[in-house]
Amino acid sequence: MATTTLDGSATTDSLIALEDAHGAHNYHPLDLVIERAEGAWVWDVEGRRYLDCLSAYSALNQGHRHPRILAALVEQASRVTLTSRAFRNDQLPAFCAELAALCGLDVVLPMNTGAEAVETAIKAARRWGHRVKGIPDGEAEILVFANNFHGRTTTIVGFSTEAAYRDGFGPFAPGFRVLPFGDLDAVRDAMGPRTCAVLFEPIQAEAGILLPPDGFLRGLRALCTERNVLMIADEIQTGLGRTGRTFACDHEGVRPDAYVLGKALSGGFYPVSAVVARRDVLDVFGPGSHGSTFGGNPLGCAVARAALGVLRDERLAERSAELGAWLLRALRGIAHPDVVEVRGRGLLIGMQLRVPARLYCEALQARGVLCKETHDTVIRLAPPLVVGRDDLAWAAEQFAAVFAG
Ligand code: IF1
Repeated sequence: MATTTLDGSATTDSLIALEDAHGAHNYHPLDLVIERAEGAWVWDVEGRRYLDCLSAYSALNQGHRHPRILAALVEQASRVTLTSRAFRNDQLPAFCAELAALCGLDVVLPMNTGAEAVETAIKAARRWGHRVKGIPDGEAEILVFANNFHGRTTTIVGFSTEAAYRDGFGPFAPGFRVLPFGDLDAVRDAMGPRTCAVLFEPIQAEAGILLPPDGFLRGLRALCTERNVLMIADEIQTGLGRTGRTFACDHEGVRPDAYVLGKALSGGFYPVSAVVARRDVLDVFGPGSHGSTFGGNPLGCAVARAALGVLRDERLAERSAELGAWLLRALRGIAHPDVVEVRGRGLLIGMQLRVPARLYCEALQARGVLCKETHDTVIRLAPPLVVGRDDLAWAAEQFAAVFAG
């Protein structure tokens, strides 16, 4: 096996072998090794070019290496990157103010990864339940939904319904009740005096781009208000323009009591996540009750401010709505016995197949389009929202070609 090319750089095979030898095997990636990227395109170490139709699971809504975010990163990195929260920094105040305004809510608590922000929301909801709602200490319950995906910590996988995410990782934390997704009657029946929150994804992305029935989010909002239960939307993947609105909750004109955000909050440069909520929800945290070494650091805040600026100034939510409607139509025009359904909102689209999706993803890769299967039989499409119309039309042609046989 050749381990280097003529100019001495490493080959795909040698890099895969090295990673397999020394990296943990908790992923099964497509066999290409990316070495650079720009906008919606990536290049592998062999110099081949691909259209990225995954966007790091929606973390790259603003595209790879957006120049404005890159400039903010470099500028901030040349001044100060980390202070810890033992001291204040000059980027955190505006980050909190700008993000709270975007969400129409009061207060921001910054973290780093999505799972950490979900954990933060769980802690806030429980303490709010005990201290504000008056649930006896240690008895607060959170309602969640079947096929949820909220991250990989032990608490979070403890209420997953997916064996692959749970098996062998227990014992798990109590205090969660799993209900069928989209079932308002089940929510109504499950809400009791000990219910402090409902934690949900407005569209279940990992589950295969599952949209709830129309009215579900509005119904959830009404029930939560009526029963004094916190409505907590995990918009880590659906938020920040992905589904054609700033938040997927906007499609039903609903504002939750807390958003959990991550991924595109930093435009793919750096892990930045946050809980954004009503003041009374996050006021349960006093000094010492919660924190993170890197959460709220000036580099992350500067990057996130630039990422939100790009979202606003380039009208990426509107772009997602327009391009997504076009792509959905194009993909629905593909008639093939293996395709059961094409569904989605904005540029978050799933092609439900009757057969494993992996082979189709590999065929698309061979034609220069990168997608990823989810739940075995769904091809997930989520290109950067900055993708060019022509590039998207070209991608649609490649889909038509792989389904032409
Ligand atoms: C992986 C999945 C997607 C998320 C929602 C919280 C998190 C995620 C709605 C946690 C993360 C990622 C994790 C990543 C792949 C990806 C994924 F297939 F695993 F399920 F997107 F659908 N809430 N989703 O989607 O955020 O801690 O990762 O920052 O490989 O696990 P994180």
